[in-house]
Amino acid sequence: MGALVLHDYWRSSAAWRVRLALAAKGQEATRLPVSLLAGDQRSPAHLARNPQGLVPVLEDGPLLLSQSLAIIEYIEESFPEPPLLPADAAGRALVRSAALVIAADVHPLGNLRVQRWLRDRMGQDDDAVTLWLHHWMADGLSALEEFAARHGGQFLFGDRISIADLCLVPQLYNARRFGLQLDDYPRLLAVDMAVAALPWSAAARPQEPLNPT
Ligand SMILES: N[C@@H](CCC(=O)N[C@@H](CS)C(=O)NCC(=O)O)C(=O)O
Repeated sequence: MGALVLHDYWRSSAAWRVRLALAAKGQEATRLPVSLLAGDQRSPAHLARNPQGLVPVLEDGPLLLSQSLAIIEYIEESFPEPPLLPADAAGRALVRSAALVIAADVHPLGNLRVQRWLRDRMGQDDDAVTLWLHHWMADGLSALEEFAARHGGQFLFGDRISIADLCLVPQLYNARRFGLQLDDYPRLLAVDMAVAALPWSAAARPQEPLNPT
């Protein structure tokens, strides 16, 4: 890997996953903001980086990589220590399945572009959008609470932080942001606190810019 550049948005949960992976490995990336509120993700410059018009994008020399889980696995393979995946195949598969509950099934349904579509093209009001968000977040978080009951320890899978935790923490932030009651997920809340207690994790948290856009 060369000098890394992360095309980022401060409140993007997919970008936060990548920031956590970099921080876990003690790696730095130059963060270049792409304002989602200003619509910069649809600018020609960003579409040239990622035709999907989404963040994050990791730039490593000529390599332009989108999709946070692919980026995280690239980081994992480039910097194996400390590992963010278990040593055995079954453990890795379980961690990936928990990560995908968030990354494949929950997060995409609450994305900015989906919320905008519901409002602007489907004529839904704020209450309807909130109902939608709460339903799909609760659906995934309930499944992960059960996953934690079966496989968890201090973290979602055992006592070592993994890719699954990197996906969970930003999703819990989103859930709070949209007013979802989290009392039904005590194991997930404990994992959230365990990640927050890791000194390196603070640098990855969303920090509102002075002039947020
Ligand atoms: N599956 C993608 C999702 C990326 C994604 O949805 N990014 C959001 C921010 S968290 C985004 O760029 N949204 C812009 C929009 O909806 O217009 C990943 O994991 O990287």
